[in-house]
Parts: sequence; C-alpha cells; structure tokens
Amino acid sequence: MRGRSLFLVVISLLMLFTFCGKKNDKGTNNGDNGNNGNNGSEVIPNWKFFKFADHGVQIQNPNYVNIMFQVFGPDAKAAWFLKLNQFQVKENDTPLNPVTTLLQVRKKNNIPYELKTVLLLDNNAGTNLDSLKAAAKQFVIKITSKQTIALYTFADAPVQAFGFTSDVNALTAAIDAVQPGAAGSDLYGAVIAGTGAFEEKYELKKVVQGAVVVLTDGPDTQGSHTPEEAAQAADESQVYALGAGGADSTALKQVAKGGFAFASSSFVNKAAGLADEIVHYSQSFFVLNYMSTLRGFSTQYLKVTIGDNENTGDGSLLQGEFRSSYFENPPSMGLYVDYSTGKPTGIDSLSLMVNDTTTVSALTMVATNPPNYIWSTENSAIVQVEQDEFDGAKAFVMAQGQIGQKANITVTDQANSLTKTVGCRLVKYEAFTVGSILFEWWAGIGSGVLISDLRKVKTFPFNPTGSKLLTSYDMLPIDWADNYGSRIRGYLQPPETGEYTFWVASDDASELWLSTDTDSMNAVKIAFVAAWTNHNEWGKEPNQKSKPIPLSAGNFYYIESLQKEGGGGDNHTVAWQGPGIPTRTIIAGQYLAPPINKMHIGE
Ligand SMILES: [Ca+2]
Ligand SMILES: [Ca+2]
Repeated sequence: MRGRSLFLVVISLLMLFTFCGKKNDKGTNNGDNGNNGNNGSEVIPNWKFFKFADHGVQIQNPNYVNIMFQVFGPDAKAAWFLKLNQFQVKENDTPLNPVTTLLQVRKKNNIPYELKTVLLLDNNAGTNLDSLKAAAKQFVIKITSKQTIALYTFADAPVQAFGFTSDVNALTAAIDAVQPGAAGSDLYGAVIAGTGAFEEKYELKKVVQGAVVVLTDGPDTQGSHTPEEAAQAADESQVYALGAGGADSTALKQVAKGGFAFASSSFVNKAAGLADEIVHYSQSFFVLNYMSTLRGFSTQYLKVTIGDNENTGDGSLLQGEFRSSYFENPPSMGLYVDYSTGKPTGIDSLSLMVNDTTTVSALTMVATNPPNYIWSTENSAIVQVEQDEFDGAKAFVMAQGQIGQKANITVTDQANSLTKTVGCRLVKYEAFTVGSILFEWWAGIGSGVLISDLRKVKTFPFNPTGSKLLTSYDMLPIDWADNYGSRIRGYLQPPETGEYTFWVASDDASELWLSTDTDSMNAVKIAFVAAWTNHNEWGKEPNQKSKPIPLSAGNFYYIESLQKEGGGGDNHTVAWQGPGIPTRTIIAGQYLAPPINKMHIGE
C-alpha cells in the first residue's frame, strides 16, 4: 500500500462464471475432458465404486445453480476422470434436462481454484538428505496450473523454508539450500504444521484445497508430538507420505490417508507418482453448473448420482437444496463486464482514479462452453490490465496516465468467441474520510409527498437550503419540519466481501440508490418507500428491502437516498445487513464517507 489509501474499487462480484483464463492451459476449453492437464494418455481406471464428498450448493444471479463436490473411488482414490454424462441431477425428484439447462461440469481449470501443497522434507542429521532432496525436486517440477507449493523442513522442529509459490525455480533453489539439521526428527510435529499451513475454502469466487506430502527416511525421534496428535491433524487433510529406507511405515500409514509409498530404491520416481496422485485429487473436485427454470421463494431440492455406481451406501447420493427467491430469466447471450441484477447490460465505460486500482469481472451469459478469458489494454501507458492469476474472469485495472486521458480495455472469451470493450477515462484521485455522511435539505417546497415533488424543485440538487454531516445513516431529529425534502449521500465502505441487503424507512416517500462504484452515474434504485413508515419501521412495504447486493471489502460505493415530507411525522433512515453486519442495523458512520468537497459543511 502506498502512503495514501489505495482503493480497490471492486465492481459487482457476481461471478456467474469465474474461470481460468490462462493461455494454453490444457483442458481449459470444451468443458474439460477429464485429463489431468498433465498427461493426456493416462489410463482411465475401470472403477464401479464411487463416493461423493459434499462441498455445498451455491446459487448465482440470474438463475445459476452450482453443486460443488468431490468424488472418490475404491480405497479413497480420487476419481478424477468422471465426465458430465456420468452424473444424473434431479431437481425436486425430476431429472434435469441437461440440454435446456446448459448443464456443464467444471473442474479446477474452469473455476477460481488453488491447490496448496505443503512439502515436508526430513533434514535431521544422519538423513540421506541428497536422496530426499532429489525426490523433492522431482515433486516440485511436476507442479501444475493453479498449484502452489510451500517447503518445510523438520529436524528439531518444522521450519518453513519457502512459502506458497508457483515458482519452480525458487522452490528448487530452496530445496538445494536445505542443510542437515539437528539430530531429532519432528515427523509428527511436521504433519501438524503442514496440515495447519492452509485453510480449505469452498466458495464460487475461490476454492482452496490443500495437500501435504511427507518425505522422510526415519521415525519421529524428537518426541514432542504423539502419533495420535499427528493422525488427528491429518484426518482433516489430504496427506501423502513417501518413506525411504528406515522410515516408520506404520506411523506414516497412520497419517497418510491420501496415499503412502515406501521405497528404498526408485525414491525419485515415487515422488513423481505422488505428484500425479495429488493432481488427481485436485481434478476430482467438480462443479455441476446449470441454469434452473425454477422460480419463486420455495426451497428446491437437489439430488446427484453417478450412473452404474456399485456403492449404494454412504456417499452414493449427493443431496442439496437452494432457494430460487431471486431467480430471473437471463439476458441474451453475450459477454458482460460487471453484470449485476441492477446493471443487466454490465458497463461500457469506467471512470478510473489516477494511480488507483479497480477490479472488474467478466461474465459470459448463457455460455455454451466454460469461458476462457483474456484481458488486454489499448494503451498500457494509460491503463494497465492484469488478469487475476487464479480467476481469469477477474482483472485489475490500474490507471497509470494523466487526468483526462482515455484508453479502452478489452476482454475476450476465447471459448465462446465473444469480445467486450470498456472505455476507461482517468479522473482525479479522491481520498475519502470515513465517519459520516452528508445530509442536505430543501425547505418550504410544498406539501407534496412524492420524490418527484422534490426532483421538480429548481434548487434541487445543487442548492439545498442547508446541510450537515450525520454520524449514522439516520436523519435526526425526526418530526422536525413539514413541506421539505431531503437527500443523504456519500460513500459506503463495506467491512467484508459478500452480499449485503439494504432497507430504507421514511416519512413520507423515499428512494435508496446505490452505485457499483464511486461514480454516482452508476447508481441504481435498490429500494423505496411509496407512502410512509414510522421511524425505523422496515417491513411496512416489501419494496423497502433490496435484493442481496455483492460488495467488496474496503471499496467505496456511492450511496444516495431521497425523502419528501408533506405534513405530520417525518423521518429518513437506511439500514443494512451482510458479512460483518450480522443483524439489520442502521448504517454506522464508520462505514460511510461524505462527498469530498462537502466534508466540512455544517460543522
Ligand atoms: Ca413533519
Ligand atoms: Ca409526513
């Protein structure tokens, strides 16, 4: 971060398709044919036994359902080779039509996926370190796309030699640099540290899986942890072990549910084999994606099975549910940037603050193939574009030029032969100060009770009667006048990334507008009061509540509400709920910032 705050203006995170956009990434196009991206000629096992591991159902606007799971075969081996036509999906016990719903299977190359692998290298004194290092190097050289590896050594205690990286040269150098350590081998401690080095995550915008690989040629002699402790830590994770001569095979089998190999010779080849197993593991993660025809507020039930599955017991059936509350018909086929329900055609232009970074997201609507995005810029001296390493649908746009300069950015979905260009214009950098929001009022403008009665006033919006800063999104005091209109506006900075719901309450009518960025021109009406409510009465009219709106932590979004008072009581309040705001709460000043040039008004 630079001296001043750097905004990541993440606009619309509805990542209906969030796919890898890496060039020449094998298996990226055409729905992933089941190859592991590593060796296309690999023999496909003739298994008849399959077991699901459920990672949940997630829905996306306008009507996408994503079922996330993993499949294992006999002996808990990863079933990496399954194809779309081997899965059967039922909605409410009715088989899904795979054609009309555009049912697709997506794997790691088509989603924002990261495989984190911890390589634990035994370096206690007396170890045949050269042999273990050769095996470790053979392992890291087989790194695949979307995989990062961290290196730990364990003699007296586990020590991180290199953090998670996809840089094979750096890992190889780190392996070469490992020196013999203390006499004791902290094997169990290493397994505990390795399994604790990552956190698995199953969200559409980010899937993280982890694996641990132990390379050792001796037992745990250090003794600070028990084999039971190691087995308990390993139970939560996919642990693989490779033991050379002298290794404690009983102990390793106990912790290595992912796979265990014992080799006194051909140690290096076995390490490469483990690398393949781990890739299979990552390839056995599936997302079934389709466009549901179901609508309405009901809970819908899903079942997924695999044809000809000899497993009829535990894990043979995957069950899930979702609510179709906000499902709607999708817009026409095309490539959209920053699509959202409030912005159904996405954006065509973008105002960028000089020296600032903005995040944009591509979406192919009604894709026939899992998309494969490439981002580019017309002029990198003005606007630079950097594609997200793990989520190719996303790009970081950096304004490098001068105020007033313009340049286009373009995203191409190669898999669906679609292109979208967004015009970028550089504007002045603005720094926001959180803590309050601007309240403006127009007095003596008649007894009308509609927002149109405020809008038609000549002094609206540029010449309010007065203004002051509010320390929360609540016009206080209430019931203070008649025949006036008010506007509360500024910028909202959510504490976490996720979907937020907003409510507006007012007397008399009101409208609540929210932008997809800091530009007020991009604001859309998300909620309103048609008649009037009591102070902080949120449920009188259904339209007081917005749909869930995806927002990104730390970014600023322009927010504005209008209110018109005729006579009697009067109030004007906005509340929200979402990540970090567990219950519906009037928006506090710490999440609000007033417009730059109005900060000191009324103080
Ligand atoms: Ca009044
Ligand atoms: Ca009133």
